[in-house]
Amino acid sequence: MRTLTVCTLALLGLPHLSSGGCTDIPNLNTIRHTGSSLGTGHTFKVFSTPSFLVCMEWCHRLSMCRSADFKRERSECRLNVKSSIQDPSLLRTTIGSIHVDKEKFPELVFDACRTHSCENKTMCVSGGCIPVLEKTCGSPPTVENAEPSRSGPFPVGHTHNYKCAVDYVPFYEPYTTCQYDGQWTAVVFECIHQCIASGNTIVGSSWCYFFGNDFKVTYNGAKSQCAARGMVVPIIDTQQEWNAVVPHLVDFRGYWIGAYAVYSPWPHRTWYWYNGQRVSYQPWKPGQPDNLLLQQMNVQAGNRGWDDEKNWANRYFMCEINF
Ligand SMILES: [Ca+2]
Ligand SMILES: [Ca+2]
Repeated sequence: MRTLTVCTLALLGLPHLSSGGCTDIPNLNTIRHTGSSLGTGHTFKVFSTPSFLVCMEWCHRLSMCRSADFKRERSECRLNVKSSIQDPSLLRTTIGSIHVDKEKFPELVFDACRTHSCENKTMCVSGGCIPVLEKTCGSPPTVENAEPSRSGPFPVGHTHNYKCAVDYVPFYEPYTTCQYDGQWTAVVFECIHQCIASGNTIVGSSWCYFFGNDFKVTYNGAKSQCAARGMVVPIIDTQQEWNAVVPHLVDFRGYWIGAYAVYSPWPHRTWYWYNGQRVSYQPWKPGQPDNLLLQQMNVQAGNRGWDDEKNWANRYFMCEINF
């Protein structure tokens, strides 16, 4: 077993150890010893150590540890609650990182603790007993447009998997793990609105438009309809955007857009988008805006141009999202 240990270390690239004869040991060849790691989401403890051995020793002492990633250049050890044996798809190429699954690393390397017992709430490291901190994590970080997660506390090692709300698609790692220090691993997960071009949806390079052609609503109704889709009533602030939208407007129909008027001073009006930006590009229909009956403070867009309209009128609507 001692030879096995030395060969393991030699395979892992520790220079002062002989690698003679190691290739004859088949089970060690299966260790993925360079250039791989699990994602960050399954890590429950990160700490500094220049020694890969110390890194693996911690993994062996903590029952929730299933694998470790060791970054030699940063002297960083990451302990994971999952292993590439359980789930090979988690393994990814990571330059300068060594990934080792616990069950592939010979436990006999850590002789000092094999004959040493420690009391409750302490654990053996390098032959000595150190206290185990019993921390918990609160609720997992919120991710916009993901389904809400259960509220905490959660035990160290707990992995939360995010799920996107309806009409949203997942990007990046969908999980976070409660770490040893009571913090969740950094969440890089995102839920992106699913813009798939179809009868009522058009998709550009960085935007998506939905055309509500099935029923009419008031201006507030349009805002609710768009919010329900994770979208907003459009801000059409360039000719390029207007040109992309116009061909999709049904003739003789008005669609709410997100502009509104402010009197400044009577009877002149200044137009704003709901985000506070002034409306500069204004492709009005001939004869508009006319502020008919002095009640038209919002804007409907048609394929012949814009027209000011009272906000309680029933019109079609469109929604926008940018990404
Ligand atoms: Ca826009
Ligand atoms: Ca009008």
